[in-house]
Amino acid sequence: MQIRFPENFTWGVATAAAQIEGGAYEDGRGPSIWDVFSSIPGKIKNGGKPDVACDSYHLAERDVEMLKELGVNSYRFSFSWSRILPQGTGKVNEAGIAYYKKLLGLLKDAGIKANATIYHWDLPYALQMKGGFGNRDIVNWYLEYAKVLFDNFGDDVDLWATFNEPIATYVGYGPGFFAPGIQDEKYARQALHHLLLCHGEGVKLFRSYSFKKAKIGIVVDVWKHYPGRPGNAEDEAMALQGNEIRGFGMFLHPLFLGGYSEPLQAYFRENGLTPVMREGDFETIRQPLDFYGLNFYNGLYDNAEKLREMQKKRMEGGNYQDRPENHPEALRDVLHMLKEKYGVNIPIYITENGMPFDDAQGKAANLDDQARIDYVKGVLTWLHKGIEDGIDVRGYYLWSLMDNFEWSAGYAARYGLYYTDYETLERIPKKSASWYAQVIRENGFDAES
Ligand code: IFM
Repeated sequence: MQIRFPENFTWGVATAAAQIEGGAYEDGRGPSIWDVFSSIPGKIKNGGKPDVACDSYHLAERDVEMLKELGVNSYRFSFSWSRILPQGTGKVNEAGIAYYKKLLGLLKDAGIKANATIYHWDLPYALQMKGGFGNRDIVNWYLEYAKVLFDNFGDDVDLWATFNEPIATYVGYGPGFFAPGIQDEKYARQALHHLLLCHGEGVKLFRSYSFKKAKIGIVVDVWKHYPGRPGNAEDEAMALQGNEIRGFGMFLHPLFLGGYSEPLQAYFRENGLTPVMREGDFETIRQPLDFYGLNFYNGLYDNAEKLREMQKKRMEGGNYQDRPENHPEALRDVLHMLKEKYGVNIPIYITENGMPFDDAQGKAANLDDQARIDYVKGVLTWLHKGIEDGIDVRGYYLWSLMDNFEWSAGYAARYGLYYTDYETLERIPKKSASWYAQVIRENGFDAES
């Protein structure tokens, strides 16, 4: 069966500053929370650090060459706050501005549209020292940073995202296995409220510019949980928790419906976690948006018994893979949920989707990544069904252009279409790179082949 996507469909790849740029201590850049976190022994697998990463700070030309080889019509990247404002606020680092001007110029010359995220997890460390997202002043700090970006790059960026996956801030402040590594549920909840305010105020600031073509939205990942045994009370409760208390509901409800959901409010009340809020906060958060960016990786089936078993094996040090099943079909359901439950009736972009390979499998297995092709095919097939159902999905970005610094997993997880040789910084196309280039050329693929 031939699957063909709508005319003018956006095909892209995605990256993020802290994961590819390197140049961490060059040309005046300040440290981010990830630079500091990764220097603490045991925080990152195999001690990986983002100091050099893929060295895109020096290799922007090669990156854009790869985009041309793939034939993408859009590139999703993020700005590094600490490269632009090394202390988070105050003096602007002109070398940082120059770097992004160069990148945007290269993209323009190549006819590739820019999709840029303002904040993709890498808070300047100086701001974390003042409480980071836990401090309501973050709203003004974020606005100062966003203003520098809008002043310098406004209409050169086609799609602006205020945030990528805000849940990462929860992970860094609550369970603490992301930077900055704090374990404080109350602080984490307060931080998320402030983050949402940054988003709302950021959109308001953007609107004040009346840009000609630039549009603004937000990227929220959705890992939808389903009860493994429908009707089983424990599984149902777990799925509800996964969606509303610790998942996408934390964001989609205030962004699109207004206020926090009933289950989340109840959880706040019962645990003394209700964030400090001010009148008008929810109106600020719920700004009309031009697009919604969906990062989709999988659907999750919660079976309390199996999860306990898995947990036990993990405690015993057993070698077992976390949630090994793939559920690409969940994408269609998620798209319907966005429309039907959250009333998302603006264009949607799949701003990330991809599959990791373990570095330990070795270079040859990483280059011959048929499993990634099969997985992406599955996702694109369900995406296409969603479009046929009438959901307005305008584009798809594969995560990622090349293997890069995968946060707590360091360099052990490889997501790229290009294999990054971290010794030589060479990027080598994997089997999936030529497959994806063909999908883009043909605006689709043969589902049977
Ligand atoms: O690498 C990350 C990215 O930064 C955010 N979304 C998920 C990706 C894969 O884990």
